[in-house]
Amino acid sequence: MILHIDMDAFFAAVEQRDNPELRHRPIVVCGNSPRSVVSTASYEARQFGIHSAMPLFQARQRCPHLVVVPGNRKKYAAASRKIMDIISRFTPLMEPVSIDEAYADVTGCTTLFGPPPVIAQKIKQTIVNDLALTCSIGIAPVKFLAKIASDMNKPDGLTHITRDQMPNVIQNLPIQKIPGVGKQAMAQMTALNIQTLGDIQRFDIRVLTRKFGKFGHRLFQLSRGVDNDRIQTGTVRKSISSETTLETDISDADAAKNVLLSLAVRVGRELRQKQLTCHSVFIKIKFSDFSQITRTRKILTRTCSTEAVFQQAWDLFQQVTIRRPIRLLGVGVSHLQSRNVPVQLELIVLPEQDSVRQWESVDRAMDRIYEKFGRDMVTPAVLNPLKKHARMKGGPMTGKRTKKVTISGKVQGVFYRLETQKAARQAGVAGYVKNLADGSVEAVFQGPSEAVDQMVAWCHQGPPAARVDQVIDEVAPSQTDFKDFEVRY
Ligand code: DCP
Ligand code: MG
Repeated sequence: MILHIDMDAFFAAVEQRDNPELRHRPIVVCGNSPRSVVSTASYEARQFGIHSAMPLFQARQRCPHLVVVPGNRKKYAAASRKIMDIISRFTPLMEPVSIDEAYADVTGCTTLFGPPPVIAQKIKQTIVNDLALTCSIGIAPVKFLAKIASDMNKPDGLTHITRDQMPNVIQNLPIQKIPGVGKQAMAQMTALNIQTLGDIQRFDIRVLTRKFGKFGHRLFQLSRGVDNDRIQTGTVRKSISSETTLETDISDADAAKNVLLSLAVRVGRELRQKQLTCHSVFIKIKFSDFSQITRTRKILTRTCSTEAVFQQAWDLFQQVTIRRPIRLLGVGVSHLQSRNVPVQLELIVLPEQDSVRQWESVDRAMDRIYEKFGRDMVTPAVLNPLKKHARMKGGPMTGKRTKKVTISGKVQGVFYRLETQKAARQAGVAGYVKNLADGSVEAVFQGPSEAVDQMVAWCHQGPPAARVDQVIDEVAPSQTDFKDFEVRY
């Protein structure tokens, strides 16, 4: 049995707890500028129709005597840690999913603490006793229903969906309650006359995957009460990253390159120390006006090499248009896996994979020197001359290459796809672009290396009307030869 624990009006509840004057009053936690949006509203404020993400001026219109409280992230994070700690006293199989939310698998601890509803009650009671905060808990045989259950009787709720009740709940569950069903998917659902999760059962799996891709497969399973998502315990780290606020803001790419390199050195070393490999690299850039962006890339081969991490980070950096001075830089890796997990041997080894492997042995040698003589002996500068050498040996990648890019943000308009097609054709790149059910866009670019990279860079920018939040690109071993660049539906 799975529990989903979600705190009630979390930030607002913490503020009301700490300041008795705020209790029983409509409050929002929010910055206090004309452009601010509500991060959360107390239940008293929700009666006026105020909710998270609503612009403050609108919230004020709805409730003129609204109290606006500035947030205190540190305080919420501290409360969050205590909550997670309480849950983990009942089961080691717990997965924090956000600052105020966690899953816990209690199947194995019923002899110790009682049946799941009793455990849930104990968790609620402990949180009230220790932190004076309430939460709502959902109990169900699978994760997605536990989450839906926790939302059913908010605040201070406890909702149990038993195995026997599952078919009935699924039959009546509005399809828009399923995470991943956004506006786009909803339109398709309406066209197919799908209103509840139960309605999905009428469809063949092939029809669903044709319409919704991978997500169609998941919908098929969910409609039958199957959720293969397991609890991901905190023992497996999701990412490793290192970031630094610069002493003075910089605008110069070379300076940024040096910083990225020293960050990559730290991240790479940590990966190797923890015996991990990564499958994605990301960078974070915060500008002088505090706006920030992240860019992520999936890489072809799992690696723990500093050089590989740096190369990807630098590549990602170069695709960003720097309009303002940089205040902070970060480099990170994710999709981590223990190095001892056997990797399937690739049939074809691309030159870049080969050089990644060479670099890992250089890194290990450097780690040994580092352990023996300390930091000063091994500086990032050492990497540069070696790198040139490796380039000459491996030779540059030439010829045709294929990259798959996933773009999220406000990107699903027809205009977006047509502009992508126009740009791709101009660059002499074949492939396709299409909308995915989860609200993102997938594009595959095939053509000469440089032209493909140019298109990836173009995606980061997007056409003028688009808002690009995240771009993930990965090298796709090409199975298909594309003739033209098409818009797919
Ligand atoms: N949060 C935020 N911005 C948002 C949504 C949420 O800063 N757009 C923050 C404030 C919330 C916390 O995350 O207190 C938890 O988010 P929830 O969606 O769980 O919302 P609440 O806990 O506030 O309310 P509920 O009782 O509906 O769970
Ligand atoms: Mg909550």
